Parts: sequence; structure tokens; C-alpha cells
Amino acid sequence: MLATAITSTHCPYCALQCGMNLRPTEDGGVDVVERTDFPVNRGALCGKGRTAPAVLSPSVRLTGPLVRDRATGRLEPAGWEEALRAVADGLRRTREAHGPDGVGVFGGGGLTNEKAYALGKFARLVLGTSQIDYNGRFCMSSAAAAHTRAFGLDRGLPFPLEDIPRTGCVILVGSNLAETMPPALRYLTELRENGGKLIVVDPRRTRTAEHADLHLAPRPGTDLALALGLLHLVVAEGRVDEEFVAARTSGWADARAAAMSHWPALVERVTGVPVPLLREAAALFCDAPTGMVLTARGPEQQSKGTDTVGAWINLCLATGRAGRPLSGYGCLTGQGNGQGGREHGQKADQLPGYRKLDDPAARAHVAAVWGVDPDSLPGPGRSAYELLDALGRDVRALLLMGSNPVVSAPRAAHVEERLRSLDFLAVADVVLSETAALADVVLPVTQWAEETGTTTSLEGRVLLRRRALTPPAGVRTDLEVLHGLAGLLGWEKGFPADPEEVFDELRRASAGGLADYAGISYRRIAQEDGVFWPCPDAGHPGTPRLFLDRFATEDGRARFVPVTHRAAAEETDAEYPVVLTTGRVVSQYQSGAQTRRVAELNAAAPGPFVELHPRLAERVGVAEGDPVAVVSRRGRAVAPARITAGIRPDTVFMPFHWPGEGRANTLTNPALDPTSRMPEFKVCAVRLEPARG
Ligand SMILES: Nc1nc2c(c(=O)[nH]1)N[C@H]1C(S)=C(S)[C@@H](COP(=O)(O)OP(=O)(O)OC[C@H]3O[C@@H](n4cnc5c(=O)[nH]c(N)nc54)[C@H](O)[C@@H]3O)O[C@H]1N2
Ligand SMILES: Nc1nc2c(c(=O)[nH]1)N[C@H]1C(S)=C(S)[C@@H](COP(=O)(O)OP(=O)(O)OC[C@H]3O[C@@H](n4cnc5c(=O)[nH]c(N)nc54)[C@H](O)[C@@H]3O)O[C@H]1N2
Ligand code: SF4
Ligand SMILES: [Mo]
Repeated sequence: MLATAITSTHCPYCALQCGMNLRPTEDGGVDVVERTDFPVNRGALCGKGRTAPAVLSPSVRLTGPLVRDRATGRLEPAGWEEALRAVADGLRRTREAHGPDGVGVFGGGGLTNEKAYALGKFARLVLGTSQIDYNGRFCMSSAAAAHTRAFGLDRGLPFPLEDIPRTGCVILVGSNLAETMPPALRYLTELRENGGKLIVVDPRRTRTAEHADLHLAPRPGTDLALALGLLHLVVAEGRVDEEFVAARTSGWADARAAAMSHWPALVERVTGVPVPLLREAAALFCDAPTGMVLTARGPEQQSKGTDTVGAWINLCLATGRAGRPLSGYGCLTGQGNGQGGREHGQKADQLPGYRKLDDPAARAHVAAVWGVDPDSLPGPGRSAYELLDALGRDVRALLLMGSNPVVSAPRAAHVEERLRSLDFLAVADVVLSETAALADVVLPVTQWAEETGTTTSLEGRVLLRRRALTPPAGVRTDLEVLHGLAGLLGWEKGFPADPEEVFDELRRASAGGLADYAGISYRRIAQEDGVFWPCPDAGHPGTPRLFLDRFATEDGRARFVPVTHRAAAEETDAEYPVVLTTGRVVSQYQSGAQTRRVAELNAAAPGPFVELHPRLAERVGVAEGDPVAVVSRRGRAVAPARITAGIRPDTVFMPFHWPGEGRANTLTNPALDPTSRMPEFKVCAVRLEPARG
């Protein structure tokens, strides 16, 4: 059936959740057309959003279930009944043989709120397992942990993006916004047009850094020292906002003492950022009447990511740049539902509404909504990498929905081997991803334009994606998949396939929690350009700006955390003398499962590369385009050299969007942050070799 009218919705990819309109085409598909009424992007889209309908084509997507044939070992087409039964049997058998924790679940921050909620509920009730986590652990978990520690609540941005152009100074730490959220670059260019200052902290002179008043290029993994060095200067130069510190915070004395051991000269030695630039940054930040620090994956994806974000928060608190209009710390969350996906229970330690699984009151509340005994709910499980590492050992079967860890997990060759060692693997995906290709059963699901559901953007704004066209006959929604599996495993009720019904239950489950959605309805979202949580009741206006009166801690004060610098888990040495860092390019998304299937995007970003400085290239003996081997203690990857003076000579950069020989994650170090359990994607030690012949 053909959709007849234009449908207003949001992009399937990143956390900016740009508004777009979908217009039916003659062949039964949709085109993206401009939607100017959504304030966040005002019609602007990046190439990924513009080309998203290409992935709806049956030529690149899954159109029916696949079940692995025992005789041939190949994935063969199967009916839905057979496929769902095979999954239910696989999960049940493992549970019977190894207990409920023998079955694992892995989710994704791209799943809608409804799916994330249903998946967490499915794991805890139907499977009874504690072994659930998701790819958001690899994304913003360090910022989330630091947020909670300092402010008592974790919402990526405590203010809407529209506040950015009106602040006095922004320190943007390890975000390449110009490539990772292109329409949001406008907020930074408007900031500068208004006379505000922009400081970018990135070991590379990125397209984003090109816009900065001041670019600091620290050695990867040294942001903690950098932030402490700036705090040291703020104290030494008498720029602490003593009044704010006394009235709105606790713990300053210890945090101050910890920072004071980070002398500018020492910080220069650790970070490679010259003292005069440190002084200039501190002065720019303190001279402006208001200011913000925004972090993204650069400082967060480190084995000390939580403390690093904590240090940037300390800088904001000491200078009174928090809990006030046009000031504050924020994290630029990444995935389409990176914010909502971390609130509703697919995280190992969590129940809906950002409740804690080990809190008896939280268990009682959610168990009552679910109609079960609180004691029947399992306890907290393992973090994402620890779960992947346990596959084939004590976790023997896995249901995976919305992630492609064969490409995106750290130490990926090991993770791939763990996935292969499972007794049973089921993957729900829209395409045959590298991970789905390893599965015993592949369940093909509908895509963003074919289903309705909510996402929560990086601003904490709950948005509605609407169904714009009818999916192919052979695919089902993730909610239908969970509904079907729950039924086969004895749960006839409790797993509705209708998204609005799931959302209404989510609202009740979240009521009274930190991420309170109780007052948000599909109708309201549609009328109001989205609603910012917390929104406890239908009469509540929603909360675009947090913390203006008090922080979400028990005493209402923000907590300083005393932190000191420490080295990366893996330092360079004679054998591995170069630092590898990893990240993104504008035309590919994440593991590339979706965007590598779009011709226009592949033309723009055809494959992996190793970005390195001319001096390093000369030392290694490679010229532009030559294959270069990057070797770490985990493995070896090969990709063409891309030579640029915009990167530190001691550092190489690889994007992580591709599988195979150029897979960056073959190299990365799974060393985990002790609090957030974030792997160290942004720092490991490597050596380079020419790979000719
Ligand atoms: N095109 C595109 N856009 C995306 C995505 C995508 O895959 N492709 N993914 C989305 C998701 S899920 C996310 S999480 C966001 C990520 O968005 P970003 O965080 O902007 O992306 P990254 O490229 O991972 O890292 C940003 C920058 O960190 C720098 N960096 C590396 N090491 C360090 C370090 O030690 N310190 C500092 N300060 N900087 C460092 C890198 O050079 C890089 O320029 O993007 C979202 N948007
Ligand atoms: N080296 C390195 N590695 C990294 C990072 C880095 O900076 N460097 N960044 C990390 C970060 S921040 C992230 S977020 C992860 C992301 O890495 P992944 O978790 O692999 O993310 P995606 O590639 O988006 O994978 C999503 C998968 O789910 C499918 N999918 C999309 N929508 C749906 C849906 O609605 N339902 C279902 N069932 N499937 C769906 C897609 O087709 C795709 O196969 O990578 C991490 N890995
Ligand atoms: S910036 Fe993000 S949300 Fe906007 S069009 Fe691009 S991928 Fe989609
Ligand atoms: Mo992410």
C-alpha cells in the first residue's frame, strides 16, 4: 500500500535526530524532502540522512528470516514461524542446560525507547537473565557516569542546543561535530558571529577545529591532565567563583587540592600543549561572562573517561559555569536514541526511568508495573565488553538486537571468535551485518520509515518517528519479534507489538524515576516539537533546562570529585612507539552496516585509511595512498596512508567503519574504565610498517 501524504519524522541515524519529511515515490518508496519546522536542524541534513531511504531497498536489506542449515552450515531462507521457533528453542535449551544467566542479550542505542524498554523487560522477565547490556556502553557511558556522580542525574545536554550561540565561550573537547553532526555546526558558527569564543581540543586539526579561535592538540589520552592544568591556572590566577562554589557545590577543597599538583609545566610535558596556549584557554574561558564545556567521544572513550569528564565538570563548577543560564557542562550523545536507550533498562544495572536495579524501591515499583514479584527480577549483569568476552564460556546463547560488534567492539578479532564459539546466536537486524552473518537465526526487521516509535535526542527531547510506508511482507518490527518470542516462551501477555501501548507502559514504569516520561504522550510530542524530560505529568511543560535552581543530588549541590591524572592503559614503548586513535568520517555511520550499502556514501568514503603526519610517513617510508600496516598487541590492520600535517606526528588516526583487513578495532585495547566500563577506543600503542608487496 502506498502512503499518500507527506510524513514528518526524524532521521534514522545520529542523536541530533534531524527533522525530515518523507514523500511517497511512484515505485512505492519514499524520498526525503526538507522539513523546516523542526527547530534543531531547520531543514538541514547531512548526506547520511538525505540518503537514508536507499537502505529501504530490498536489494540491500533482509527481506525474510534466515536459519542456518545444520547439514550445509549455510544460512537459508525460512518462514517466520520456523525462525521464531528456532530462536525460542535455542534460548530455552541453553537456559535449561546452563541456567538463566547462560543466555545473554545485547541491545543498541539506535533502538527506539519502546524497543529498548521491551528488550530489557524481555531479558529480565522472559529469560530471567542478568546478562544484558548494549552498545551505548561503548558510546557515552563515561560521561553518563560522571554526570550522575556530579549532578545526581544524567541527561547529555542539560540545556537545548539553541543556548549554545548565546553563551560566551565553548570548550569543545574531542568532538568532530562538523563531520559527526554537520547541521549542528551552525550553533558554533552562530556563537562566533555573536562574539563568543570557541576552543577545540582534539589531537587532529579537524574540520571542526578549523572553526576554532583556539585549537589545543593534546596527545590522545591526556585530556585529564589538560583539564586539571586549566583548573590549576584558574585557581592560581584567582578566577574561582567562590560565591557559586560555596552556595551550590560540595567537595571543592579536595578537588582543588588534587588539581593543584598539576603544574602548567608538568601538564605541557604530559599533553604536549604549550603553557602559553593553556593560559590563553583559561583566560578565554574565564573572561567570558558565561561558558560551556561540551565533550564527545575523544575524552570519554578512555580507560579514565569518567574521571576525565569529572575534571571538565570540576572546571565548570569552580568557575560557576554550571546550574546557571547559558552555562554548563554537556555531553554530545551519539546514537539516534543514545539518550533514551540509556534510560529504559537495556543497561546491565538498570530498570526503566533510569532506575537502579539494585535499589529495592526501584525494583518494587517496576515489578508492580510488570505484575511480577520484585524478588523474581535478576540483579545487575556484566558490561558490554565483559559480556562479549564471556560468550561461549558461561554465556552460551545470545539474542542481539541493534548492534554490529564484529566491526565495532574493541579487540574485535577476539569478540568475533567469542561470537563464533556460542552454542546459539540470534540476530535481529535490517541488513545482513557482519555479526548477523555469524548467526544461527537472522530475524529481518522493519526500518525507521516503516514503523512508529520515540527517540530521545541528545538534548533530552523526546521525539516521535512516524511510519511513512508499508514494510515488505517478509519483515517484522522488533516489537513483533519480542511479542512472538515471548509468546513461544510462555508469556502470552506483557509484550504488546503496538508501540504506543508499549510507550504508555514505559511512562508508568518511568514515573517517579530520574528520567520521568509520565507526562509525555505521542499526541503531545506531535504538537510540541518534542517534550524534554523530566515531565512527570500531563500538565507539566517538560524541562529544557536542568539544574537552574538545584542539582539533582540529595542536598541539591553539585559534587566536585577529586581526580588526578593517570596514564593510558597502554603507553607507547620501543616496540609500539606510536599512539593510535580512532573515530569517524562524515559519510559513514558506525559499523557501516547501513551506510556501506548506500552508493553515494561509498563514493564519498570508499574505505578505511590511516591518517598520519608527513614526518611520521617519511620515517615509516610510506607515501600518500601506500598500504600501511598498523600493528598493536591485539593484531594487525592494513589500509592506505592518508598524509596530513593536521595530525600530531606521534599519533595516527583510523576510522572504524569497515570490516576486514582495514578494521580499526582489530587493534584497539579493551582496557575498561573502572566506573563506566568504557573500553579505551581512543588510545592504544601501535607500530607502523609499509605493507607493499
Ligand atoms: N558521520 C558520522 N556521524 C556520527 C556517527 C558516525 O559513525 N558517523 N556516529 C554517531 C555516534 S554513535 C557518536 S558516539 C558520535 C561521535 O561523535 P564524535 O565524538 O565527534 O566522533 P569521533 O570521531 O569518534 O571522535 C571525535 C574526535 O575525537 C578526537 N580524539 C581522538 N582521541 C582523542 C583524545 O584523546 N582526546 C581528545 N580530546 N580528542 C580525541 C578525534 O580526533 C575525533 O576528531 O557521532 C555520531 N554521529
Ligand atoms: N574503534 C572504535 N570503535 C568504536 C567507536 C570508536 O569511536 N572507535 N565508537 C563506539 C560507539 S560510540 C558506538 S555507538 C558503537 C556503535 O557500533 P554498533 O553497535 O555496531 O552500531 P551500528 O553500526 O549502528 O549497528 C547497529 C546495527 O543494528 C542495525 N539496526 C539499525 N536499526 C535497527 C533497529 O531498529 N532494530 C534492529 N534490530 N537493528 C537495527 C544496523 O543495521 C546495524 O547492523 O561503536 C563503538 N565502536
Ligand atoms: S546529522 Fe545526524 S540526524 Fe542529522 S541528518 Fe545527519 S545523521 Fe541524520
Ligand atoms: Mo556512539
